Amino acid sequence: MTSVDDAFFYVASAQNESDDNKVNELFKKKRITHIFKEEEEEEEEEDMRDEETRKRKKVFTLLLVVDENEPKRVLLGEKKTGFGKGFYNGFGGKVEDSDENVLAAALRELEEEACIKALDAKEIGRITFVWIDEPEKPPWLVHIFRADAYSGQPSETDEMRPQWFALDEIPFQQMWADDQHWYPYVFQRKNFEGTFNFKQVTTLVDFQLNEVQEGSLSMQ
Ligand code: 6OG
Repeated sequence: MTSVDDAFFYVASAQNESDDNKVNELFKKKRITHIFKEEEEEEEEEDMRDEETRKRKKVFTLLLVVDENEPKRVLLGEKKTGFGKGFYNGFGGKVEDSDENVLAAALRELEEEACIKALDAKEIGRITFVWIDEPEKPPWLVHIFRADAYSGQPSETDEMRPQWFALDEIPFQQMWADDQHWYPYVFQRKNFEGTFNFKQVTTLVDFQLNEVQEGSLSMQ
């Protein structure tokens, strides 16, 4: 029986005014329970959708450390090995099953690649990379983080050579083609979501990019 049916049952059996009040109270309680249940079910469905997205896409992190003292600058690393070798990029990598969550993965990668700990990292954007000429390759979902405070001294590792760049001297010509489009959102602290379509690994074909409300980053 639904809560509405229940309420009608109680209404039908109400004898007098005080019963009516009881019925109203019961009805309210049942409605509230019903609403909570619906919300719980929606949250569970959302979790499941996130799980599905994680299975379908390969999930990565990418973290930019920004120093707001004048002249404002950003810490990038020149990638020494593997995917994107020779490009400057933020710090990040694949989210591992052993990572507690995506933020933990981002912090781990920063420490492994630049030897510093971010103290206030916050997710600011999500980007999906689609490899349009490689249909077998799943899209990559990259969670982008910004940090303004850190401890330790940025140092070179086997993977990355860290270097500070003034915000108007970022070497976009030696970076992934998507970066010049979404970096401004990071510097202006705007949340964003986007999809970038690549072919032949490094050629950007087209993209869409939008600012989103804080707290409403979706899995796309
Ligand atoms: P490892 O191979 O180091 O993880 N990444 C990209 N970053 C930018 N800016 N543009 C792209 O355009 C990228 N594709 C991948 C995600 C790879 C790292 O490189 C990032 C990871 O931080 C296609 O484990």
